[in-house]
Amino acid sequence: MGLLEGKRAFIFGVANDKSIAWAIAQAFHQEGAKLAFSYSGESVAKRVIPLAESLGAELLIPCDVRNDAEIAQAFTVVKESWGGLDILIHSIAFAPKDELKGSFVNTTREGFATALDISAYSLIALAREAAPLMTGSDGSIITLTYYGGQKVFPNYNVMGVAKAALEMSVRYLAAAMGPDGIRVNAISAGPIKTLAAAGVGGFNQIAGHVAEKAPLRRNICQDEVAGAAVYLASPLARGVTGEVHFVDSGYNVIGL
Ligand code: NAD
Ligand code: IMJ
Repeated sequence: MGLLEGKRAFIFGVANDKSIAWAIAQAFHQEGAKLAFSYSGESVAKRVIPLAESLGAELLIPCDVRNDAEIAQAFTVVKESWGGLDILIHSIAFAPKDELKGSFVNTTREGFATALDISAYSLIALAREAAPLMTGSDGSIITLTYYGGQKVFPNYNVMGVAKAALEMSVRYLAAAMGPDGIRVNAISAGPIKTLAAAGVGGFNQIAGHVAEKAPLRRNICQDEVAGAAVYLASPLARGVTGEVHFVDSGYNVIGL
């Protein structure tokens, strides 16, 4: 009997087989969950369709989180197919690439709005649509964040501000949704080489620094994030909400 036997999970943020959301999907499948995936854009669709099929996913739904109508439609499909939902995974971030280099002082109004919209507001929009479907006693919403939302890292720039907003949204959503039996938590992952980390200036240096200085003296991998997601989605974490749970080899506890 898996930890998530019969639970219905809607997963946002699989782009390819390196995505953190993909590792979460595989772990959920192993624990007995039923899966629905969303994808954004045709190039992503080509990569996500075979992955979703390989896990026997029941639903594959297009959804750009900038678009309220697409979000509403995605949850309508889930409602019509499953009649309800137990788990929502939000594993989405985006800022225009020019914002992720150079001085933070040069952050543009447009770049700020885009980063905050896609990377932080989208959690609120998805949670609002998920809520009426989470009528059981233990709904679980999980998002992915990074330590750059709490401390300054080179080039992370406006994404750091977006992650700070995302982490505070987790706390406000936890307070707002707790009375309805819905838990909301974030996993703060250490640096992992995914599409979202590819071509990011200084990524290798930061990953090298973690491997040298973190208590575990190594970087983490997608599977380790997925393990924490299984725990947070399962009844083992039924008393846990509003948390930012680090899966980062302990890097965040080190001062000097
Ligand atoms: P990824 O590129 O595989 O995932 C990012 C996802 O965001 C993609 O699936 C992409 O399609 C989706 N996305 C972007 N804009 C979207 C939009 N408008 N509508 C819908 N989806 C959209 O990379 P990842 O590393 O797996 O990132 C997933 C999450 O993990 C992000 O929130 C990221 O900030 C976070 N995170 C990543 C790391 C890391 O080092 N890779 C560390 C900590 C946290
Ligand atoms: C991203 C930028 C700068 C430094 C970074 C990162 N470090 C890490 C990341 C040190 C670990 C990856 N990360 C945690 C993210 O949240 C990435 C978000 C992201 C990445 C891109 C790249 C391509 C693009 N826009 C993006 N928007 C958000 O055009």
